[in-house]
Amino acid sequence: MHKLFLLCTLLLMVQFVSSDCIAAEEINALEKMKGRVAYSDAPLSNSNGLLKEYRKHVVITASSTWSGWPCEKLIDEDLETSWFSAGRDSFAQGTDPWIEISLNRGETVRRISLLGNREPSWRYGYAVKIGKFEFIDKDGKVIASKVEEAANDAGDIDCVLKDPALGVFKIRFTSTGDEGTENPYGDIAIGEIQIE
Ligand SMILES: [Ca+2]
Repeated sequence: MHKLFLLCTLLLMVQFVSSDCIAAEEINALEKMKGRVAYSDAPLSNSNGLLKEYRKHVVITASSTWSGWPCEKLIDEDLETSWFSAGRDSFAQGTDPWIEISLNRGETVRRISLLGNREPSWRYGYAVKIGKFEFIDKDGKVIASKVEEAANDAGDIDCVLKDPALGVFKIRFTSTGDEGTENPYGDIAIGEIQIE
C-alpha cells in the first residue's frame, strides 16, 4: 500500500514537470515565430550616486552618433531612450566604437554600469556584448582598466573595481563585441550609464 502511494506521487510529479517543459517550449516557439529571442533583461542595481549628484557637470562624447539619438540619452534616467552610433559604427562592422564620460573633476569611482538598449521600436539587434572600461586621470593617464561582458541578453554591462579608482576625470568604454551585424544599419545602442 505504501509503495503504491509512492508510485502515484511520483507519476503526478512527472506529469507536472512535463507540463512546465511543454509550456516553456511553447513560449520559445512563439518568440521564434516573432523572429526574436525572449530577453532576460532585469536591469542592474547601480545606485548611480555619482551621476545623480554631478549630472550637470558631466559631458558625454562618442565615436559617432545617429542623428536624433544623441549622447544625452545615456544620462536622461529613461531606460527606454538610447544613444545610437552612426551607421556601420560597430565592432562587428570593423570599427572601435566608444563613448567617453567626462566628469570634469577628480572623482572616486568604484562602479560603472551600462544599461542596454530598450527602445521599444528598435529593441533587438543593437546590443554591446563585451567591452573595455578605462578610467583616466587629469593628465590623460589610464589608472585602471577592465574588460567586462554583458550580464544578460539586453546588453547590461557591469564594471565593479576591486579597489575604487581615485582622481578619475574621464571614463571611456570601447565596444569589443556587439550586434552590429544583427540589424540593417550596422550600428549599436546603449540605454543608460550609471556610476557610483
Ligand atoms: Ca536613456
